[in-house]
Amino acid sequence: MIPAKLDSMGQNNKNRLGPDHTRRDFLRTIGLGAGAIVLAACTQPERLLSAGAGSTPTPSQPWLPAGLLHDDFFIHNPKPLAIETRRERMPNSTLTPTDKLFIRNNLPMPEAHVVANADNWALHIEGVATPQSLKLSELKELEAHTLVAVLQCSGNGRAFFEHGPSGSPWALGAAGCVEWKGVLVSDVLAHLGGTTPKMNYLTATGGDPIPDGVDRLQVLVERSIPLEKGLRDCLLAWELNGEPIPLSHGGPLRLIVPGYFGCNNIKYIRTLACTAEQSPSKIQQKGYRFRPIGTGGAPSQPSMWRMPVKSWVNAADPAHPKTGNVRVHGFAFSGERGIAKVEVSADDGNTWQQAEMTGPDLGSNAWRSFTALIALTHATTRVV
Ligand SMILES: Nc1nc2c(c(=O)[nH]1)N[C@H]1C(S)=C(S)[C@@H](COP(=O)(O)O)O[C@H]1N2
Ligand SMILES: [Mo]
Repeated sequence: MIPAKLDSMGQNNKNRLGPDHTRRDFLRTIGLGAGAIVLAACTQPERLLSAGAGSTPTPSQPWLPAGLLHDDFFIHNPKPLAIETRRERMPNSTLTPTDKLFIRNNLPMPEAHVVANADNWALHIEGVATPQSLKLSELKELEAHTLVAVLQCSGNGRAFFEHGPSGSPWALGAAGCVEWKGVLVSDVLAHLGGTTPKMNYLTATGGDPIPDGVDRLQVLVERSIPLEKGLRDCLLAWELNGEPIPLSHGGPLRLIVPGYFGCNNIKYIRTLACTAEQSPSKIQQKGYRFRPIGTGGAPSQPSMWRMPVKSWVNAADPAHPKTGNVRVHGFAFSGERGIAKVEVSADDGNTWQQAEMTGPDLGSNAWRSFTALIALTHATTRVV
């Protein structure tokens, strides 16, 4: 039963790659996603119990950023930090509070003084008519914009696949929906005379310190996205949910690529370049590529840019009745395209019911919260 569901998620992922879905496919995809998630929600508590997390707050976990509660997270790795929000601790609000937002670092973080002196942070801008470095204080002189976007690791949900994919085994909590404030990349590039001709990509480099003795390109956090996307709606952000971005989430300055997977949202951004080619970094060339299970990553495969449709159920009460009517709450989103409606199935996709949208519509890259009263039958009880 479980493999069948996982298969359907995998197939959906493949089908969801292109921009050219018919409306029918789109809605069906949403429905299947929700159905699969109902099942996933039922299997997860077991996994959380086996995680065996204690309840001691911050002091005994110096690697946990100040203010975060150990119990809110599933700790995948203390250093580099990889923590996932526990599904039952995820509030039902459309906006995720910063202290409930997952964190994922590939490398150690820059030193904390960079956020204490945030306005002095320098961003090098290349591939424009007048390449130069701008301090954050100078960027703040341009017109500020805010936007709401889902931040989701491309591996979110990885724990439910049975082929043992590499990387942190995230369940459902490597995602949140937050508000960013900053300047438009298009304004910054125009401020520097515009892009030089024949550039195709926007390439962003993180300021993560590179450990000694490693091949830089193997670990460098540098990603490229289509330049057209960069010019359309990307942001260089210094505020998260109305506060300066904490170091753990990429302060002092971060690239925000609305609707694209987390890996493209480069934290502590040091260089922003318009480039002819994609970055030579391993995470661009081989990593984050959609590919069949068992195949190595290669530049010919589609890059993990825009996020496909996804939905899941949060805050399921572990003590909920195993049969009968159960109210479920969840989130649905689709990178750049918004959500038309959500359908939920409690019987392996045989029948579907329309969920009710609950929260506000905060734009085409935000979560839509939904609720549904579902009737759990004997068949479903098997996996509850
Ligand atoms: N500089 C830098 N940017 C980065 C990363 C990183 O390790 N270093 N991790 C990426 C990945 S894989 C994800 S999923 C998101 C996570 O963002 P968060 O830690 O704010 O949740 O940041 C992305 N940006
Ligand atoms: Mo990620």
